[in-house]
Amino acid sequence: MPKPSVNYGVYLVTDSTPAILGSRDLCAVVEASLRGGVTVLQYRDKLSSRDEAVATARKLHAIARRFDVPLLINDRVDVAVEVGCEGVHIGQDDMAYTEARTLLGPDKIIGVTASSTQEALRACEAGADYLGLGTVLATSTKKDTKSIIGPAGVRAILADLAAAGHGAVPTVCIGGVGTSNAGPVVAACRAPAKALDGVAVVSAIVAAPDPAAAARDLLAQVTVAMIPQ
Ligand code: TZP
Ligand code: MG
Repeated sequence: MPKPSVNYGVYLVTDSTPAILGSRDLCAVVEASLRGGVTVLQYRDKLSSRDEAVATARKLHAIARRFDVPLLINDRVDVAVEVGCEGVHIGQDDMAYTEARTLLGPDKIIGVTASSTQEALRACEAGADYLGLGTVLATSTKKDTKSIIGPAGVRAILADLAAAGHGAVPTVCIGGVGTSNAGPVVAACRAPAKALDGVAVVSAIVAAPDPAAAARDLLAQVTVAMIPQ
């Protein structure tokens, strides 16, 4: 199946830990967020066994398909292969892009995290389908964030990508983005020749009292902020 064209506007990254999800059901939260307008879904789960992760990924895939939204798997390329979902997201310390591409084939989406121009250029040159840039703002969701680069750091990477001829590679920022700041963050990250394509969020949706309303709010803010002023 050919690679789907993806709207990266509101990219939900899941978290199943009690601190974020609480006692709620992950599938119910995801389904509500998709109703609200989430455009890409990433299943991120550092705790479950492989079998548990495959089972959850299958459920999420069935839900996401109803909304025509791609499901990507964080880190676990083998899980993505087994489930047959749309792709993976890999960090700098995960499987190398080329190895993931070999396992997934040419038609799956592979996104890469980058927190510097060097990492972003390397990922683009390897063939990454999109980049997750950050950590943009401080967050308590991910404890091992290496560097908080701020909107200025994201803006510099976007400018460097455009200058190097990678202006068409989609980008989202991640870390500390929510309904209180999504529009201003997207605007502050904009470089003259390249803007973000969306925001990736965890707690803003997974921990929200109303995940559908949170997704709707984020989509509205991102849509407005992406219009050049
Ligand atoms: N990668 C960089 S920051 C982060 C990840 C997975 C967590 C972002 O969580 P939140 O709750 O949206 O700040
Ligand atoms: Mg990772």
